[in-house]
Amino acid sequence: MEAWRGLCLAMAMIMVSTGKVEGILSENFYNSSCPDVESIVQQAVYKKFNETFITIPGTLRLILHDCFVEGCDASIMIQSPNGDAEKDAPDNLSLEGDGFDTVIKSKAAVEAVCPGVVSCADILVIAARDVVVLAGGPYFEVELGRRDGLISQASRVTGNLPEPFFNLSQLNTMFAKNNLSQFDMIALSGAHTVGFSHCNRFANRLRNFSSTSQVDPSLNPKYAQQLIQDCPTNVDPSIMVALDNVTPQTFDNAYYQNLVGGKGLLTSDEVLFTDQASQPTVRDFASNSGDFNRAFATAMRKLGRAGIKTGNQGEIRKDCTAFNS
Ligand code: HEM
Ligand SMILES: *[C@@H]1O[C@H](CO)[C@@H](O)[C@H](O)[C@H]1NC(C)=O
Ligand SMILES: *[C@@H]1O[C@H](CO)[C@@H](O)[C@H](O)[C@H]1NC(C)=O
Ligand SMILES: *[C@@H]1O[C@H](CO)[C@@H](O)[C@H](O)[C@H]1NC(C)=O
Ligand SMILES: *[C@@H]1O[C@H](CO)[C@@H](O)[C@H](O)[C@H]1NC(C)=O
Ligand SMILES: *[C@@H]1O[C@H](CO)[C@@H](O)[C@H](O)[C@H]1NC(C)=O
Ligand SMILES: CC(=O)N[C@H]1CO[C@H](CO)[C@@H](O)[C@@H]1O
Repeated sequence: MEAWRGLCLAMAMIMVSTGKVEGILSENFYNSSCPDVESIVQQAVYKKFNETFITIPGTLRLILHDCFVEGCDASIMIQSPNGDAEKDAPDNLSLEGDGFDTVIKSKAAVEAVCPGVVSCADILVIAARDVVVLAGGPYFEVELGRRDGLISQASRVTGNLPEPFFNLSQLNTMFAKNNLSQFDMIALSGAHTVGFSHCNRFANRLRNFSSTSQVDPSLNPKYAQQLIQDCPTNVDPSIMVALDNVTPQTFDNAYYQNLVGGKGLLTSDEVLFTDQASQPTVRDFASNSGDFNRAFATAMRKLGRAGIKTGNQGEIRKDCTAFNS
């Protein structure tokens, strides 16, 4: 087991050292201005994880919601007194407070050592990598040098995030807007190997699904029965169901094995297997965790390039939840 993990790590490192660093982002961006930034963030993330497991899914989900709306610029972090910032949009429903708290605490730790130097956008990218490793996933080098954005509006969220009822072509379109391929999209969906969903995100699959079937026929019948029990009709909004009900706290390829077995929780999960165009990749990731780990690491680095601000664009926020002025 340990040897296997070591091998995965070695493979991820090889991938990274031969991978091209695009544009102005660089793995060494803070070499002289804040050389210990990555270990400082890592310590803050570990400390937060020690308090609650939700640190992992909460932080990992934030990276998608930040990068797909206005780019990876920490716009998701802004706290608006009017309740109209990105994080207030209905699509952000349930972005765990612990994800925000992880970034805020990491920023505080970094500011104590190198004030005014490291962007919140970069801190989120480092923290998202660290939680993957904490859950047993692959280590990969991250590119740094993003600046924090000056815009955060709830109205910009609608239409820019994937929805749980999306089919393959809708998913592909949404990811293509962020320069991510179908292969990247399938790999990134593997983030659903940790964390939870509210019942209302998939309740349509359990009852009165269509005129011919009460339950979504792509659901494994036993799994469907379990979900019907977990999610009563009078949906209690506090009920959460694991996205990967086999190993909900481990970053592994069980998510893809679940899809093969009809145990994908969201329509957008299961469609990756039911659509013939994406099925071969799902089968590959289900049977080869090395392929998944490499694809996930590569796709995370690509996701981290979406809509970035660099140079003298934007700012280095002092407080991740507020613009400097
Ligand atoms: C492929 C399209 C995707 C769709 C449609 C989607 C949709 C969703 C939905 C509906 C939830 C449940 C939210 C809730 O009810 O609380 C969720 C949770 C989650 N998503 Fe995604 N997601 C997608 C891709 C991604 C990506 C690319 C990542 C990160 C790289 C990600 C990370 C997560 C995580 C970690 C959770 C669990 C959050 C928690 O437990 O607090 N998702 N996603
Ligand atoms: C940054 O530091 C690393 C490791 O110490 C070194 O390999 C690299 O050449 C440095 N890069 C720059 C741009 O100074
Ligand atoms: C983790 O939490 C426990 C108490 O819950 C504490 O004793 C321990 O020192 C913490 N470890 C770290 C690394 O923060
Ligand atoms: C996916 O959904 C879109 C929008 O509803 C629809 O136009 C398209 O035909 C669907 N594609 C498939 C393969 O079902
Ligand atoms: C089931 O769906 C049909 C068609 O959408 C609708 O007319 C009917 O009221 C629904 N039944 C229940 C019990 O929700
Ligand atoms: C996608 O890539 C193109 C070409 O490099 C770039 O101009 C565009 O800004 C990128 N889109 C995003 C959302 O990053
Ligand atoms: C964590 C957070 O701020 N979530 C918000 C997401 O959107 C909903 C609905 O607008 C808000 O109620 C939440 O507070």
